[in-house]
Amino acid sequence: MIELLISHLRTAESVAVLTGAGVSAESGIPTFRDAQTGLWARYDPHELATPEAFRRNPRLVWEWYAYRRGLVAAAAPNPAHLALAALERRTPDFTLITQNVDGLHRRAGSQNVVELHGNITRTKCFDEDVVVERWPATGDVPPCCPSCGGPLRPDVVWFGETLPAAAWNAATAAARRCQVFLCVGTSGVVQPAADLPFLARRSGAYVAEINLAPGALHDQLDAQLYGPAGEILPRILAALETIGE
Ligand code: BV8
Repeated sequence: MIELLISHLRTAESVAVLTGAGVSAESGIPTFRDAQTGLWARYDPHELATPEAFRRNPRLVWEWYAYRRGLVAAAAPNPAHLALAALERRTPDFTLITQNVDGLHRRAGSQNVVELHGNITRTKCFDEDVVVERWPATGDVPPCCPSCGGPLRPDVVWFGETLPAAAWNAATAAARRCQVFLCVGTSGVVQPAADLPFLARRSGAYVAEINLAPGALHDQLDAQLYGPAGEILPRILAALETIGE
């Protein structure tokens, strides 16, 4: 199975990759399906990552994201992120589409990154929907927008919110033109991202999944490689670099 994927990657001019929370798991960032720990243990992330939750309890949602920003700041890219950056360097046309908001792909050196669900390190005004880079330290939680006084929120896409049009268009274009589409560390549940591998397949791409265990995508793609992404991806890159010598 891995040899066939390697042979496709060796000759592909255009490759697209979709990553989910599983690619950051080995950096110590819990996925949405991992049980939350500590004071967040009793909350379901799917319940917190919504505009309704923010309207109902802005302080709780802001503090959950502040906690997660702390995890992200303390985290480092892992071998999976680094291998994907290396794959980009050896592929003429490469697009890394991520559902993650942690920014670790760019920190690993990936260049052409499409953030479908935003980025937790960016903040925006809840009412004006514009990015805000600094605000007066009044001690308000959440802080207030310096121009309209409304509450600030993380610049991420919550459940029930539409994805940034530019990101979605770039992702679908990459899925349509690639010869190989890789799904790495995603449960394949969250829409519309979960449709991208099928769009790629309908467009003629060889589609493979790298995951710890079978999930929603199981048996619907050309290949499944099971194991930690931080082990499988470096093996693939090592094989490609060996053949390339
Ligand atoms: C939309 C940012 C149009 C925030 C995220 C009913 C009402 C309203 C909407 C819906 C509805 N029914 C369905 C929908 C659509 C909804 C949806 O898909 N819901 C799901 C739950 C069914 N989608 C939306 O709302 C999207 N917008 O559709 O707009 C619209 C508008 C209005 C009304 C209707 C439609 C917006 C979705 C974006 C949500 N925001 N993130 C934040 O991060 O706080 S999604 C969030 O969940 C993360 O991005 C994450 O990627 C994703 C999934 O969470 P996880 O399961 O943790 O992660 P992942 O899926 O990646 O799974 C982990 C995988 O890794 C597992 O398979 C595991 O086995 C594997 N793994 C673990 N370790 C490793 C590993 N693999 C390899 N190596 C390892 N070491």
